[in-house]
Amino acid sequence: MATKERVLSGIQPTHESFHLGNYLGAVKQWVELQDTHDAFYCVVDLHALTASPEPQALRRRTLASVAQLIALGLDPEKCTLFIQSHVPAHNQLAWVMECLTGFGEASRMTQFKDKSQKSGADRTVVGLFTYPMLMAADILLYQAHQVPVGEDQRQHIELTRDLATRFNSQYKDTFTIPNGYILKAGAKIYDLQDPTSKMSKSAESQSGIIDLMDAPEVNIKKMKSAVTDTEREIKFDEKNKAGISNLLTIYSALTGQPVSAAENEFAGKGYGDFKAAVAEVVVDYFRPVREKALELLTDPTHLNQILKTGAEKASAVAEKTLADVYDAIGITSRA
Ligand code: AQP
Repeated sequence: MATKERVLSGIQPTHESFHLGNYLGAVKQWVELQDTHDAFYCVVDLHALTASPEPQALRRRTLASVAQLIALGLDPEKCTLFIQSHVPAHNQLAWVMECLTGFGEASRMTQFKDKSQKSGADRTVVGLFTYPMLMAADILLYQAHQVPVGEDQRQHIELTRDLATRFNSQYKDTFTIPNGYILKAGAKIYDLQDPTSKMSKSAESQSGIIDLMDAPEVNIKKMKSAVTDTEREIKFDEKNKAGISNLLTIYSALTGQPVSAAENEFAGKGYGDFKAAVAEVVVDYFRPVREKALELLTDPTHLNQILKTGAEKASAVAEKTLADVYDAIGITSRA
């Protein structure tokens, strides 16, 4: 039997709910890939510490994230689902990655530049700077071939590839060089109120974010208030019609039809009708997901059991890689 290629990806528990961008850019592909690949998916709670969450909120959001992932279609029988901090090898390999990364190289990461600029140097934690090295460790520990992520993570995947190549040539051939699995369409979903900025959990205003766990009425209102343009034509044109193009991307991704078919379907219709139709598709799609996630959260023991099994399976792979890494770089093993 041919062995399956390995897939690894993670998502931060930084909010009570995932948003539409997280789903279309990443989790939708996670669900598909669990059928064809040896898939490892984690809720990256250590990464979330860079946003200095309240302890109770972090605990609650971590379990809520697991419930949402299962409700969105991850099947713990098909994939390995775990919490990043349950596998200490992530931190251990991250340090090795930090010692392999140039300061200038890390300083070029645009996500760090954007986020640190927003909060100012004094309020930016060092963990935000070293975040991409922890992410490299997340991926390389599992010898992942593919990493399904949104477009915003492309630079971090490139860094991971560079670090793996550097390690392999400097020490010993240890790591699989991973590839980003980034869709051409849907890899970047934009804020409904500012369709030139990505939909982001940490946006200043929530009015342009579609949270999957929000009540349908809330999301219908947000979809209907989406910013468009002063023209009348429903046509994909990201440069001149960013809002309409974003809505077409969402509609096409959730209905499974090409953007051109959606353009034809709405030819001659008004923006109001179009927005109402997209809203209906969005709420119909996520209504059962929300219900399922809420139901799963009523039984935390069951979720914790899934996570225990996941951590055991993940640890077995991660510890083997870490031992190979330590051996290659000359860390003395304990007698
Ligand atoms: N707008 C988006 N469009 C497509 N994909 C997106 N992703 C995030 N936003 C979009 C993808 O979702 C996955 C998980 O993201 P994350 O939780 O690790 O954090 P993030 O990328 O930092 O997400 P946010 O919402 O932007 O959070 P904040 O505001 O905290 O930074 C990733 O694969 C990401 O590409």
